[in-house]
Amino acid sequence: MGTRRFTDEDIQLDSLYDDLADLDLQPLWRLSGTLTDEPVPRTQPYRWRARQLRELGERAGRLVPIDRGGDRRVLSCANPGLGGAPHATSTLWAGLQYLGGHEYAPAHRHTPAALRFVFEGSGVWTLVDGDPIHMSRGDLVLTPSWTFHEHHNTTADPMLWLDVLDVPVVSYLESIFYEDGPSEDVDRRTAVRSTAEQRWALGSGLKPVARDLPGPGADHSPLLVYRWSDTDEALRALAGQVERDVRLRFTDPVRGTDVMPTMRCEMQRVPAGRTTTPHRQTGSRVGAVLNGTGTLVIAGREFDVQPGDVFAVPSWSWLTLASGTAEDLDVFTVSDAPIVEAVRLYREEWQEEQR
Ligand code: GTQ
Ligand code: FE2
Repeated sequence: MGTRRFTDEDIQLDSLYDDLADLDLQPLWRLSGTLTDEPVPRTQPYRWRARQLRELGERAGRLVPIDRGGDRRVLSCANPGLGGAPHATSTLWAGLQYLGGHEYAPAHRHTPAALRFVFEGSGVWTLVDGDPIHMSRGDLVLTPSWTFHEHHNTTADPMLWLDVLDVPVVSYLESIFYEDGPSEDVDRRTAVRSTAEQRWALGSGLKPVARDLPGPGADHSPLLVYRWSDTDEALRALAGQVERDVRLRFTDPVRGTDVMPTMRCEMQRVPAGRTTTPHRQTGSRVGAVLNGTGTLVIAGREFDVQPGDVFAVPSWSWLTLASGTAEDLDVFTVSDAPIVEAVRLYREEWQEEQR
């Protein structure tokens, strides 16, 4: 047994570390986990159950009024890996919004971009920069960055939808701006068909060419809503041509790019009784089940799913979808892929078939 002798060098080193800490500096050689072999996501694989979201939304609807100051009744999905942040993944906000019968959520705008995917009901109009957009089950509605939006319910029935926003990214970039609408007036306009659809949902690869019509603008898809009936029809047409699951991307009808600069939206249909090839990609995803039941495997963790369930897929995590035998499984996903691609970090791969 010998006594450890502190050399003069040890003492100098200790004092170097103390001084570095005092001056808010950290030596790289004492850090680990900075450059990992592969992504090590903080986001955990997770699933929020429809039944619980619905029940808690309804309870909030009875107890918590909507007014200025707290003008959205949203239950935000807080991934347990993110230290209490109200974020579903490291890059995406996902929230269940509950708007009771005849309720109104006042106009505002913000730099984070938002989209809605409707789970239940059909009595709400969202006005996007004044364009009244009707919302019903399975519809995807965009409220791009800095566009004014307000929601009003014309019926006595509540309505439930999933909000996905790029809040964590905009917040990380310290670029959040917010503004209330121009007036406190309630705008309860409705329309059978939005202006956006009249101009840009012409279908069959057609786009309008007219001198007196405003162009599409560069920042997002000019088509602000994608109807479930169109999505369903396209999925059916595609499913007739291939044996396996089919996947559709929602795109800008003019440019063919993603609907917004920060978020990619897709809909996948897994025919009854099938399992998808395991797939992974960089960047995180939020998913929502619209129809059918099944099982998801996310990074080795298994989750049974039902319509209305919301789930989180961490970056570079294997994802497999298996549908039940009774019905096709329709899953809507939002990812941060446009950002990941823009900075040239996008990678994806499929697991080789084991046969
Ligand atoms: O509906 O405007 O989930 O501003 C979070 C922030 C929804 C909305 C959210 C929002 C909204
Ligand atoms: Fe908003």
